Amino acid sequence: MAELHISGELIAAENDRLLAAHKSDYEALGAHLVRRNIDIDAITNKVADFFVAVPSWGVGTGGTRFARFPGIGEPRGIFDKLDDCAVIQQLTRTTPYVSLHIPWDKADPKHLKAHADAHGLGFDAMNSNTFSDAPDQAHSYKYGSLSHANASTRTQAIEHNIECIEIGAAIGSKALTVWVGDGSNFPGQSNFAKAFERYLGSMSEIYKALPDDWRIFSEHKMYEPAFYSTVVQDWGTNYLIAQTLGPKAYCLVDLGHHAPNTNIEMVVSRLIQFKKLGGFHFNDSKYGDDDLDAGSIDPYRLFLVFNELVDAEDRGVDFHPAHMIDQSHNVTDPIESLISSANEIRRAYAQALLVDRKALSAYQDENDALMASDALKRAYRTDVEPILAEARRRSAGAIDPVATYRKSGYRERVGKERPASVAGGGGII
Ligand SMILES: [Mn+2]
Repeated sequence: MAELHISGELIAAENDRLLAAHKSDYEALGAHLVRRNIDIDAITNKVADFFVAVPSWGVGTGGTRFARFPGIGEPRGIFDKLDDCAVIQQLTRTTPYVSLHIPWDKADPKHLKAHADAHGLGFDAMNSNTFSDAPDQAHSYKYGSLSHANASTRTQAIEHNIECIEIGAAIGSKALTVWVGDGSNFPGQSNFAKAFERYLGSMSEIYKALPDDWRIFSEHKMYEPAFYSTVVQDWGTNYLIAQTLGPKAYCLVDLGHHAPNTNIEMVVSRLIQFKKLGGFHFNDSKYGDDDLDAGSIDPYRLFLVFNELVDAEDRGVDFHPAHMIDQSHNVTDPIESLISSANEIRRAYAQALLVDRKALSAYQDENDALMASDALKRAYRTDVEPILAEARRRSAGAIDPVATYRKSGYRERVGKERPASVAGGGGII
């Protein structure tokens, strides 16, 4: 085991300092939940078993379309990124998996695996990139990739995705996420049907290369970089893709990829019902694909998404969505944002676990709209912070992870080792 970057003694000392107040809060919440016939420890155990993957690209400072302002001690490459991801996991015990992006994170799979193993990390879904051109590639993706009119460009994009599967297979990943920027900026620029047919043809070639125990996730996005139409526009199109490709194909829901005010929790419910929910890219947004921190703008929406997941879990639906974060951090320390987002995602899950589903179901059957809504609100209003802190503490994480992180001086330390860079991948998909 390589030396971890935050000392275990520091976490223990910080936890000791906060322990008495934390215990008291946890007991008070436990007593409150007993009156609602809820066993707090059962909830804490479930929360402690809930994990979300962090994106390798999330630990660098993202940019806007206008500029990128590099932060202190930004990761210089994938091994630095894994170090930063390990810090997030060590403090939160919520993020044991990293989602890689190829070609940005390309390295010898043996080294990737060894570095991750040494830090107690594993790998979640691989992400391909056919929305920008790599320096040495033969065909440009300016006018599309998997749906490109030119067969050689499509073949190049297919081969890139297959390479992502091969790297993933060597490091223990079990899924490939495909997002394409393909689309058009002008009416008439592209033939909708022909482009979608070409996309499906390319995706079925990638599908054929999937190992038996792998899944492929297609990610829809309404606009950007194409502003008139995108080939994988919405969840309906996404469902058609998953349905056409076969049983290993699922839909990925990125919370920021819908029209404003779309009822995302209902999209989630539909995909669960028809067994095609593959997973999430968690983030939050005010206007579009803002890639803001999960739960920072509309925590109630995040809760409502989790309400659907817990409802399905309760009904015994057999589904295993991949939980991943996809954010771009422009004004915060990315490690702090990812710590906070992982906590917000667990918070939404914990709140959803507190819904009195028997009562809710009865209110629904009685058409008691007010009480049904209140059943959700009651769970949402519950301050579950002591449950989240206890789940972290029991797994050797930090009661207050951001404060402990700041006290560790990690950022200042890596700032001395890693020179500032203006290049590097910005926010994505
Ligand atoms: Mn995404």
